[in-house]
Amino acid sequence: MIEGWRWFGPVDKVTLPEVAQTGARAIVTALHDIPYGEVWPVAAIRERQAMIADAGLGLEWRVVESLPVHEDIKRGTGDLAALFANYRQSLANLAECGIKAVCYNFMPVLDWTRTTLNAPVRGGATALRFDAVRMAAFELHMLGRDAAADDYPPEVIARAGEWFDASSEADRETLLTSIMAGLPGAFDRYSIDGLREALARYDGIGRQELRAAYKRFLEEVIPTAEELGIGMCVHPDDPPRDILGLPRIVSDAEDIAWIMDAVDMRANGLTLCSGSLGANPANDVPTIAADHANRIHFAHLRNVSREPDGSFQEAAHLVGDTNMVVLIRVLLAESERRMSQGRAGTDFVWRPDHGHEIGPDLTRDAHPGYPLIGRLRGLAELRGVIAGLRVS
Ligand code: DNO
Repeated sequence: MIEGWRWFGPVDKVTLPEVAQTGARAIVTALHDIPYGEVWPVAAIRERQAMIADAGLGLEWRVVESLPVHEDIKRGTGDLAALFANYRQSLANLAECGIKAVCYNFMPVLDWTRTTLNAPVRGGATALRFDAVRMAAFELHMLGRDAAADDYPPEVIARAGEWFDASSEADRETLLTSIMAGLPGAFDRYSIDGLREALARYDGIGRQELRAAYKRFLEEVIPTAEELGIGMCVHPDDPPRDILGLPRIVSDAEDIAWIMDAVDMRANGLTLCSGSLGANPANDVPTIAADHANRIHFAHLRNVSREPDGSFQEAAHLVGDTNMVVLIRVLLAESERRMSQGRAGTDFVWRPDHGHEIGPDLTRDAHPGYPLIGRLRGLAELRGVIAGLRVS
């Protein structure tokens, strides 16, 4: 298990020397400026690699998070042959540069979704939160998606109405911005109208259709990844449930088993994200990890506290509903198994995922969920668990 740190590139408020100060060595990053669907050129990859390595801090770019999947691929429309060819070319270029783990997701339209980016935590820190009432308020009263009434219990709908009636323009604007914050790149950030259009493009695409599109993607891309020695690792849906009327198909144990079977190759792997999977009470995260241990090419360690109405809040890394020690024991056993088989090159990077904004984080305006001190707290706690388990 190799300690990693997500760095968003030169725009990141957290600097490379600060990353080095955390003790992590493996950098997780992406070329966020390249529009979805275009090839990542070798020169651009090398330039980013040099920026990281030439800082002389002992850091190395080990994982791509993410190489995005174009919406046309998810919808199964448009010039798919060109998009698949571009994706394979990007993989070949990454492999040429020695980067062998590539994370992606298959969530339609939106990436991770939260309703509140600064929910208060004891002592004045803040956390990311998904609030069912605010999500319902957004869907029903701002987006005007009437069918959303079927997706929430009556009391949530009633409270959503109350929230909306009491909200100011600024509250609504903040809610929209929060829901959009999960899109890390510069592209495809939606206004309400833009979001309505993006959703309409999925009319008629249900779970079956999305699965068919995903299977096609895997068939087009995984054999190439396998040849190149790249571990593709799908990131689970966050939250792990249908959202905005869109199907989601990387949400639970059954979904993951289906994906792993769809193309049964080592290259068809998983980003074990404990926080995303852990938001669904039906997901036993350590068991999912154990069932697919040999396909884990990357891990995100994070925790959430779930609430009865479907809301959840990001907890400190060792505090939420997933037993992180049990999970880490599973991951460590897999890592050690690879070592003992002389496959050290296939050991996987893990990173502390998200963190509370703590102390100096509160005024630094880092990417939502990615502050220095909050993540360092998570890294340090998890590193302690790993060190303890290694000698036990
Ligand atoms: C959120 C992240 C996700 C992840 C993508 C991978 O913090 O874990 O945005 O990067 O879903 O494609």
